[in-house]
Amino acid sequence: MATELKNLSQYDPTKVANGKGRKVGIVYAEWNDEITYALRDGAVKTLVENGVDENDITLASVPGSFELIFGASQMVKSGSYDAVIAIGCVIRGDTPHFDYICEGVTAGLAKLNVEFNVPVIFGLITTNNLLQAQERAGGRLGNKGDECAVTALQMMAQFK
Ligand code: DLZ
Repeated sequence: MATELKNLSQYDPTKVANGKGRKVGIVYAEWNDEITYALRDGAVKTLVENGVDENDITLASVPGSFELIFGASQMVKSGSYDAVIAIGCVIRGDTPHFDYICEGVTAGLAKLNVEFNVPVIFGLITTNNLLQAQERAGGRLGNKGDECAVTALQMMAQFK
């Protein structure tokens, strides 16, 4: 479903698993920090609202979205987390750089999901402009960070 048809922050709390006792790593990119900080904070808030202790959430920043792969990989391999959320924002520019970063991050995070037993949640916003990113980072269309937190809770309850 296109995000335009769904508010990213809307979920049925009765259907979301409680995260008490779960440990979650959040790796977030510093590029487009206006957006990624809002996504990160949304994810933390939603995790805590659904039972995860704030002390059981570890935050780690990386320079750009491409580095999310390494950051998430380190968190997964540490064995310290029940789920890892990777948060970034790539905004289309004048060159094909956008496509390379998006494809690289998608493939890298997908590989981690296949190779290790820790769910890695895809919190990469890929937009044509800043406004579209703002709309998905606490704006008109909700907060993708909330959606990532709910996804992490569901994946931990189902598989961990
Ligand atoms: C280089 C670059 C560009 C052009 N755009 C973005 C972006 O929109 N969002 C983002 O998170 N990172 C961007 N980067 C940085 C790359 O992700 C990466 O940090 C550098 O290429 C160094 O590996």
